[in-house]
Amino acid sequence: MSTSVLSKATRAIKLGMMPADGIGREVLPSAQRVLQSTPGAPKFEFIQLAAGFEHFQKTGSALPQETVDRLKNECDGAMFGSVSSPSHKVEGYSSPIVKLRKELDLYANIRPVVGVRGTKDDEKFIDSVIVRENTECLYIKSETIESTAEGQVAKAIRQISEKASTRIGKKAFQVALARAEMRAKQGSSATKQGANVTICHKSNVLSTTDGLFRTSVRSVKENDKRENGGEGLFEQITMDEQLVDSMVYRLFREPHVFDVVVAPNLYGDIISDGAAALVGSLGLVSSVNAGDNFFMGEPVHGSAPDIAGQNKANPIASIRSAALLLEYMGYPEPALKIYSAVDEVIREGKYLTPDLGGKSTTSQVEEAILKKLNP
Ligand code: GGG
Repeated sequence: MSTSVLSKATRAIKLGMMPADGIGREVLPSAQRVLQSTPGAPKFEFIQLAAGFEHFQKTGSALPQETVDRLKNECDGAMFGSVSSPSHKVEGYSSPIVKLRKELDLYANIRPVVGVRGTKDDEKFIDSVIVRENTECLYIKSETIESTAEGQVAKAIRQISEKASTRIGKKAFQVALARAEMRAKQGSSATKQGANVTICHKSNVLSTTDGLFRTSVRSVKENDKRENGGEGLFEQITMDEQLVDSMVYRLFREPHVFDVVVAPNLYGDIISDGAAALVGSLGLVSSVNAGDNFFMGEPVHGSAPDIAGQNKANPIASIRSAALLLEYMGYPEPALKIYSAVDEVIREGKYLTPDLGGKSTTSQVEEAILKKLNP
């Protein structure tokens, strides 16, 4: 899946690194060392940038303007670790990751959920990608609260626009097409031969908002066909739909049937964390935040304050996110090397962190992956 944005640069590629909070500070450095040591990877310059709730507590800012400016003006791409936003309102605080995705117009959060062949995953092998809309839905965070005779009433505005839904739909079809091409190139005997996009929504209840999401995504394929004189790029990709509640049921029962799932922001957030359980751990699941010209790798997991600072966190989600970033920046070969090295370490089962039932430390898992990359 090589969405090439950089001409093969002769200068070092500048990556903005934001470990942010909790285990992000342990797993992002692991990803950095893997990027630096992968044969065939470009040369990198890493720029450490501040962000996060802990930074807010120290300085009053969760996302300094300097971080945003340097990302926009100096960096070719970025990596984000994890953030610990509190569950209660904190005056002056707003989630830096939500803001960052908006500031950089990273409108798609692409989250592969993939098993490892040669493990118990083989039984119902999962190889899906959840494409989550990243800029709107309830995450526009327009909330109000008022006192009424019957007590307080809180309201949130949920925004679904034709523009955002259409472009996320297009991204989902592009991802499905790229995956189909990759499978064909590899002569893959994987269970899914065809390419399919499943639209996840709840338009039987939310017929205006989810209805607009549904029709906007559907129109991508129809418009593509019309614009290309009846032979659209996405012709070979089938399309179906799933209500979000039955999507969850089917994900539990038959996760292997899904190829690409496209969802509004909140549903995408929830189903991708849930799907992580199907491949063993949230500590394995990667993502890339994608715009048209800028990409930011980010593990799907949060900051896990209960294990932070103990060298126990699984670095694989971050390492796979670094590989995903490479892939989207137009370097599929070194990305594939990282995926293979990670899969081998998981398959062997000798170095696994506690979330996977092992006793290894973050550093030992990183070390094992580095050894696979450079035997
Ligand atoms: N790397 C993903 C991550 O940090 N997840 C936690 C999360 O979504 N936090 C939202 C927030 O704290 O604003």
